[in-house]
Amino acid sequence: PTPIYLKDYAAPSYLVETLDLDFDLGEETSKCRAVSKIVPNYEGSPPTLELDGDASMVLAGISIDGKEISADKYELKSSGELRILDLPAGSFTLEIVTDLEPQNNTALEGLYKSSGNFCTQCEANGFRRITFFQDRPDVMAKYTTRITADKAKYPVLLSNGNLMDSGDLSDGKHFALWEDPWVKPCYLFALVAGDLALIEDSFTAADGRDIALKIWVEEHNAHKADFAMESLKASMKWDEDVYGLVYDLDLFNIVAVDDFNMGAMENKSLNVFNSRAVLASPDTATDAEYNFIERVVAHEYFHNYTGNRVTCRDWFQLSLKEGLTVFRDQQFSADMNSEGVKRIADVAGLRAGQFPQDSGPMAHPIRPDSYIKMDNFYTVTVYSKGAEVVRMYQTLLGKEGFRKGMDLYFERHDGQAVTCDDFLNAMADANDTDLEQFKLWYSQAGTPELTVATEYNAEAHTFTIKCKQSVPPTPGQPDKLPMLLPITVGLLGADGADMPATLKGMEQPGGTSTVLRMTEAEQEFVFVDVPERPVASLLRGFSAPVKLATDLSQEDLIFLLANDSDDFNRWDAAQTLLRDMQLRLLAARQAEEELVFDSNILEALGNVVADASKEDADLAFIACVLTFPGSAVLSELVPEVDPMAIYDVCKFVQTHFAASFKDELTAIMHANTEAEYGTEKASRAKRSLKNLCLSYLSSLEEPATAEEALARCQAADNMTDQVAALSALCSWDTPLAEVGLNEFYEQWSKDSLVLIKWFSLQAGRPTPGNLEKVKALLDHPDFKITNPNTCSALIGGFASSTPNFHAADGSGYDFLAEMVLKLDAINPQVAARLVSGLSRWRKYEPVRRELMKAQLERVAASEGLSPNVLEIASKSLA
Ligand code: HT7
Ligand code: ZN
Repeated sequence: PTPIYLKDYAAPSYLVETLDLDFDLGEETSKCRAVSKIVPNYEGSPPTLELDGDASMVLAGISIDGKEISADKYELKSSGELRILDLPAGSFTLEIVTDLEPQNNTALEGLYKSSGNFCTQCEANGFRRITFFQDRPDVMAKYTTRITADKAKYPVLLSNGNLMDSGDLSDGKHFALWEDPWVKPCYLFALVAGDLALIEDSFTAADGRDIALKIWVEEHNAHKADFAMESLKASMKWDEDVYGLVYDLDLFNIVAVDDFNMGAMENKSLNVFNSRAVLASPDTATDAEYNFIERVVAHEYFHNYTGNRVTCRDWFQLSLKEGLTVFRDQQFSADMNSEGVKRIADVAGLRAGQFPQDSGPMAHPIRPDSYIKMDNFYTVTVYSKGAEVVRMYQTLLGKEGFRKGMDLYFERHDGQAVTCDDFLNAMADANDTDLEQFKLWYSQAGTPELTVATEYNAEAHTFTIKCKQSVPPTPGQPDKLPMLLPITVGLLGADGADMPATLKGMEQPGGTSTVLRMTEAEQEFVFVDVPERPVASLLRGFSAPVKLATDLSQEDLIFLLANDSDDFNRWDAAQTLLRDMQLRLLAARQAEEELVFDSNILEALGNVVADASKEDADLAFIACVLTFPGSAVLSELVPEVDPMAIYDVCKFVQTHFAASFKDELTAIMHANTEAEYGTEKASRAKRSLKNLCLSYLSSLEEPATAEEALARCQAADNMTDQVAALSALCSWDTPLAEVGLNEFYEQWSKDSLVLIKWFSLQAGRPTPGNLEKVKALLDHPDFKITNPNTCSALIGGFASSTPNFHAADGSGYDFLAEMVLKLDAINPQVAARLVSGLSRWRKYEPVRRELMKAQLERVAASEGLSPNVLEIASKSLA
């Protein structure tokens, strides 16, 4: 397959004014008649019209201006592309009829069936599996959709926009006609036809209109949609309050489907969701899953403006809508819950997920330069690093400046398909500032490394911060330029309070935090009027997505952990202390020396443990501080990964901490066990800390803890506690784990979403011989290889587990490759995601390195491989 390059972008030769779609949905064949009004966008004589298509679809008719065209006037290529020759000058009407087999579509792109219902997924390139069309986001049109289907089987017929007509037809069929008044690219088209229950509510918009809100789910899930509905209303209100964005239709639909490749999809007024991102009840969903639902509902809703009203010119600009919308959903979640804890969770995710991608063979800028399959670029880099880039605008321009930039962006580009540069220009122009250097964040891959040294001059009362930055080479980008980095700094006095942070040259005394604007490879910043040697709190709130190295001593970090007014940096001080110790322990293990837990760090952690018993303790924050860096973060920090060494060190740190504070952790666990489940923030915080304590106590592998965990699993009145107890049991080789797993299955065998957790818990077990158990689970009647959720729980869950995935005999890698090949024929997107588990082979010690490489080579050499898997496998090997 040939790559597509950003540098080759050319505007389309033809535009589409209107597209009228007419679907006749059947059990064997479904027909789509697509009538488009096409207008020239070229100069001179009419060029060939090139339409994207797919081999899974049959061309059943083609006519121009009402006349069928002869076979010599078009070419149907084996790639699926349709080229129409000898076109009339000026506008014309093109009618194309395609025959589809959605019931056989396991790739879950285009029109497919899930649990017997029809649904669609068109982003990024699914529309070309429905009809031949210019499947690119800069072709925006007004759509109507008519759907005909059997009324008994598919009583609900939905598409984008407003319902204009509906009624019964002969042969037990019925129809619905939908019209979307807004122009949109084809990736936002959606259709749903099925037997679905309705949960209804309404929202009064800021302009006084009543907007009907409808969530459609399978009948047996009707009691699980309330939280999603509340989240939707909260999102609508928040977007009005924070960005002045008011919903632009009188109806908003959400549909839950079981088989879905991602979390959800923001189709105009008809969002389609993976069931796991919408359905929840306290007994079936954990607190983390509730947070996930709140975030995804908001994210998809926010796309209505950032993505739909203003869309991307081409797919290289994906971060324009995804980075911005993730940033908006992060802000929303912070406002709904706790700002500090949210920021900590996001940065922890970035370090564990995005930093490794940025230093591996798949490293790419947030605006990639090329791709083979766009689906492979819905990455943590485009999404999460993209969100960090948007956050930096706000840090540099201030909240008001950022809002001015957003307003100008909508004013300039509403109804258009635009680029990341357009967004940057709106931010720069609205604030009358130069952001030229900031463009590097879009074009340079790799995580910048920032080194900071400090110097206090007691006579001059100055404090100098000396910064150096560099960006490591990444595939195709050997040399990098210095970036514009916003570095938020606070200065703590000996009493632990913030001193004014006044930069030399500032007209007014600084506030408690000051944003340094670093533009050079090396740069010094001098703070004045600093009466005593401060402890610097650097990169507050993680003001730039960089790897930070400082000259802060262990004593300074312990001081920051105790005193920093910035919650993020208090947490990060603990993370730095622990990471540094873990690295020392890794070296000690390698040298076959005894492992010793640093007593100063243990004492500092003891103070945090003691905080948990204080009256006004922030328990959710304490749980974050006591969650130690894991293997993903540590693997990033060592030149060569020995997964067992990292596993042993993490285990040592965990068990030593647990043994040192066993009584305290037990007391906290009991003190925070509530008689009854509560949904409010305080109850959720108690559960997070209590369950963390249980996991520490389990690491000691004592029979009494296994009994306690089993009892908690049996008595739980909510899924958060039940799954935490079962997870604690599964973390070691206790016979009670099997008891817990069997009981859990008996209780939840009818709930496919809960069973995803059951598969995932078993997949990740560190117990000897777990691979055989995972293989056996592939034959379990509830494991469905066509369902992305169960695949990622069982196969993906196994591939992120140590020690079994990394078994020294290579059996784990062999299993993953085998599953990738099997899945590739079913669902290439899911297979491509799984093969990424082998991508970082170069980072491993020699034995595993060769074993992983051999499996990647086996995959890459397989015949008939999808371009999705081929792209990841070949880039990983390059
Ligand atoms: N914009 C949506 C992307 C998406 C997607 C992409 C590729 C294949 C399947 C997909 N389903 C949804 C999701 C979002 O970011 O909102
Ligand atoms: Zn999105």
